[in-house]
Amino acid sequence: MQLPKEQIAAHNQTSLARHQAQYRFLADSLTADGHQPEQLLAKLQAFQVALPSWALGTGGTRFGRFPGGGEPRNLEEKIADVGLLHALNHSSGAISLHIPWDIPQDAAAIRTLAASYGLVFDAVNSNTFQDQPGQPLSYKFGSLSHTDAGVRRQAVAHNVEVIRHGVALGSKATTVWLSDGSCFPGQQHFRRAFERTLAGLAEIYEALPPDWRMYVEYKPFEPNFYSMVVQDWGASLLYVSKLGPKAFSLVDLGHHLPNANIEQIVALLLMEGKLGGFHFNDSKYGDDDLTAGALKPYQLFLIFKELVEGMERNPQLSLSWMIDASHNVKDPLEDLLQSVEAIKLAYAQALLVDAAALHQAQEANDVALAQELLQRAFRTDLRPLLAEARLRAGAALAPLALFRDLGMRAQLVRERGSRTVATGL
Ligand code: PSV
Ligand code: MN
Repeated sequence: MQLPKEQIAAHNQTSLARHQAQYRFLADSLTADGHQPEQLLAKLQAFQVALPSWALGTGGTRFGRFPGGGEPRNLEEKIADVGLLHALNHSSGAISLHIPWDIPQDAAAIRTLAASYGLVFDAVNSNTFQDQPGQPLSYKFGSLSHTDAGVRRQAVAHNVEVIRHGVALGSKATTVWLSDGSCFPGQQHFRRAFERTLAGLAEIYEALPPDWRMYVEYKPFEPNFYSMVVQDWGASLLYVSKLGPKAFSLVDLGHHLPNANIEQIVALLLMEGKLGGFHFNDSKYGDDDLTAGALKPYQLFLIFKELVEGMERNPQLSLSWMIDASHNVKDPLEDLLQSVEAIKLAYAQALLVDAAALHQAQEANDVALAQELLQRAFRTDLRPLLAEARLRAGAALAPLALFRDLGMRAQLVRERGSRTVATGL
C-alpha cells in the first residue's frame, strides 16, 4: 500500500501549530545549552533502522499464536509493509531478510519494488535452526558444529546460498545465528564443537564477496538449554577475531543473561573494532523480543552513549542497525513504529551528552556529577525534535496516530484477509 504524500501532509496539518510551539521551545532551550538543533536534526534524518521481514506478522510462542489479520502473505507484501512504515517515519529505509522464509523468486523485480518504496536490503540471515521440507539431513543435533560432516557441509552450502541471494538484492552482509549447542551436560564436547563451528564459519567467510561482512550473533540459551556454541560476546569475539577483518560480532539486546552490562560489552567490542551491528529489542527475562525501549529505555540510552562516542572517534564506523522483535499481543506494524521511535530517541538523547564534561568528571572521580551529566541528557524530552526531523523529511508528525486514523490495519485485512499468516517463527 503506497501512502500518498498529500495524505501525510493533511494529517500533519491537524497538529502542526501544537508541534511548532513545542519544537520552538525545545530548540531554544537546546540552543541555550550550547547544542545545535540543526545538526541534531541532520543526524537524526540520516539514521535509518532496518526492519526484519519476520516481525511483520504476529509472533507466536510455543503455547500459541493469535494473528491479528492482514499479515503479509509473501515477500512483496512484506516489502509493502516496510514501505508503509518508512513513508510514515522516514526512518526505516531498509529491510533484513531471512532465508529460506523470504527467498526472492525474481531478485531484480524485488529490488525494483523495494526501491519504489525507497528501501534497500540490509543483512541477510541464514536459518539452520529449523529443518526445511525435503532437506536431506536434519539439524536436530546442530549444524556447523554437528558431529556428521555431511550435516556441516549442508549448513555451509545453505549459508553460501544465502549470500548468493543477498548479492542479487544488493545486501552487503550476512548474519549467522546458530542454535547449535547441547541440552544436557556431557552431550557435546565444547572444544570440538567450537573447532567444527569455526571451520564451517571459515568456509562461509571464504564465500563472502570482497565488500561484504559477516556478523556472528551470540545467545546464551534457547533452543539449547545447557550450552550454545556461540553463547556470549566472548565466544563471538573469539570466532570473529580468528575469521578475519570482514567478520564482526552482532549484539542482540535480548541475548544476555539478566542484568548483563550490555553497554560495557558494546564499548569493548567497539574498542576492538569488532562491533558489526545490532538486533534491537527489549527484554525482562531472556529473549523476550519485546518493543525496543519498552522496559529499559535508560539501558538503551547508555548503549547509544557508547555508540555515539565510538562514531565520533571513528567517523568511518559502519554498523548495521536492525530490529529483531516478535510477540503475540500488539499490531506488529504499530510495534515497529514504536521500536524505531524509541531507538531514535535514545540516539538523540545520547547526542546531548556533554562528553568532555563527563570525561573530566570521570578523571576526577566525581561520581555524582557523572550521573548528573548522563541523566540531564536522558531526561530531556526530545520527542518534538524527532517529530521535526520527520516533518522536514515529508513523513508523519505522529506516525502511530496516522496509521490508526487512516484505519490501515483494517485496510490490510480487507486486502489480504483476516487469516493470513506471514512466514517466520
Ligand atoms: C535468534 O533468537 C534470533 O535473535 C536470530 O537473530 C534469528 O535469526 C532471529 O532471532 C529470528 O528467529
Ligand atoms: Mn537476533
